[in-house]
Amino acid sequence: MSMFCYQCQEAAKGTGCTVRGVCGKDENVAQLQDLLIYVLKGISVYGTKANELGIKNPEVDDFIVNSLFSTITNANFDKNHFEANVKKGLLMRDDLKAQVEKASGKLTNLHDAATWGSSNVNSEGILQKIFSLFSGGNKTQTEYTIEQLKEKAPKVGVLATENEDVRSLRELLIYGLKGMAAYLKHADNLGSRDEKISAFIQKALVATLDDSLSADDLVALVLECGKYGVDAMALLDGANTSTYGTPEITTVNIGVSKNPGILISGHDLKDMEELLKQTEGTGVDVYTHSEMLPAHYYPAFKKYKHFVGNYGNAWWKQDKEFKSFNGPILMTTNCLVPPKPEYKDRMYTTGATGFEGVKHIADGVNGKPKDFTEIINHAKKCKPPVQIEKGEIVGGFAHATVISLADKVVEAVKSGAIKRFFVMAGCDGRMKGRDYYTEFAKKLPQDTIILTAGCAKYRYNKLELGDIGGIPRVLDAGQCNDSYSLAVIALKLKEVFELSDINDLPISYNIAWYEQKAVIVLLALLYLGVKNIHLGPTLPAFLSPNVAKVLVDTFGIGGITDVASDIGMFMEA
Ligand code: SF4
Ligand code: SF3
Repeated sequence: MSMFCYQCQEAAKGTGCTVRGVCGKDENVAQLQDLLIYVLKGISVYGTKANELGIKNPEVDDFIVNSLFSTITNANFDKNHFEANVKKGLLMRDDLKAQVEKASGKLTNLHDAATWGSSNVNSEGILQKIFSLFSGGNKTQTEYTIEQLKEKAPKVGVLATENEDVRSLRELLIYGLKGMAAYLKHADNLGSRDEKISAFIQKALVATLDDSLSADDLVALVLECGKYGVDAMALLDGANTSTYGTPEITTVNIGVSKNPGILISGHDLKDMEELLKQTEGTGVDVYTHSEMLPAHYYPAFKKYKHFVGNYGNAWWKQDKEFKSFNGPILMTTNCLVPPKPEYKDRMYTTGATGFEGVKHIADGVNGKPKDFTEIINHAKKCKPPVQIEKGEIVGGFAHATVISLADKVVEAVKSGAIKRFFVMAGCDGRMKGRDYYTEFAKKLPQDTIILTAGCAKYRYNKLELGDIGGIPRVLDAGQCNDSYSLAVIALKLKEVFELSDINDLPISYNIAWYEQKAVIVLLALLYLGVKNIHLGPTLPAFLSPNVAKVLVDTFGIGGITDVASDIGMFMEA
């Protein structure tokens, strides 16, 4: 076995990728990602102590968040990025150790994660010498070789935890942190951050090294992660809406214009804003792709005439749709699929994303915006996109908008016009079994409403499902992080209907998952007390039978079966 990863829904054979990821991640990247996570745990050993001592380290907080984010499924496939960050992280760890020991005296009984491959940093913070712990290591070398790093990786990866239940809970916690980190990074790009969330991340990372913790301790941490997940999504919601306005009900064109275009994918609205500003007046149009679709719902972006529509569908169809787009594509976050030669030279990554051989747009220096000039000039030389669809889709049903319609919604529920809501948030993916969600949406009774967020919506957002008294039967709140909006709506309805338990609402949860952002959404819902969530198309490979049983017994978590049986089960609830 040259690698082991089971963090996403497409884990090979439903158990884990062991030779190469189904996502395209190779063993080098997989091992360096494992090592980077281990380095983050080591940094956090000192980070938690620094937090106790009141030593502030925003740079360390950022490094941990950015690194967790970069290991999310389909975000970054660039081994050079991970190699550089493992090395950077080791230096950061040793520097933090020095700060903590200066304040509190020498630390003893440290975990290997906090000591391996330790370096000597001189008074100017320059690495002088690495006391390599690797076989064949040269005591005077100043850089690790990739072979040495790879030698360490299997000893610290997922399978290093032998007990499968402890492993399952540790990884569930780490995947929740990864999803949370993505949302924190977007909020941070808009100037919103919360030290308490960073402190929790570090505490949780250290907990994954602690063999004395019981399964109950780890379950408690997983739920606490859900609490911080709610906080992180609320932080991002506040950052997005205070910067770009409250999402409005919006009709989005899915056809094309006659101009060359740039396609922007992923979740980062700051990148979206900068691209729109820099393309204005250039003759280049901008289209959203996949999870960037909800950018159309924000008032601040509506003023750009060249922001013409959405092109294509969920992430996994990009290998076909990017070809016919003809122009450059900017990936601001996951989900990036290893690009085909037909369009690889038109792809650009930025932020946490990366792929070897694909041009990466660097962060702006000294608070300046990123420079998208190269992409814009590239677009000018390209043909306009080939139309693959035409028509419109409607969205913008974030919490403030839906709550402003509360009277209408409550009336429809009281009159019986709306019998039940179905939260169908989450992710889309390649698996054939995901046709289930299209069928499910089609076959739901006409007196039901689908509440959605995330790229899962592409399975049914172009169907003609009609409306109930003017309320569309598919209400799209936005990106996966806007699942927060769906929770806020549920809490508001609970209040309006004067219920003591959120589970007494006529709302069922049939969530599709793929990557780790869906994990933090799930943990957030569990923290809010939502029970009987159904998760598909398959349950996570990282849930051991015993951990799955805890989730079933405590929270009523279930899988999916067939459409007719599941609709029957939900409607009788
Ligand atoms: Fe496999 Fe998913 Fe891990 Fe990729 S992210 S290696 S597909 S489990
Ligand atoms: Fe989608 Fe990757 Fe999860 Fe943001 S873009 S929901 S899969």
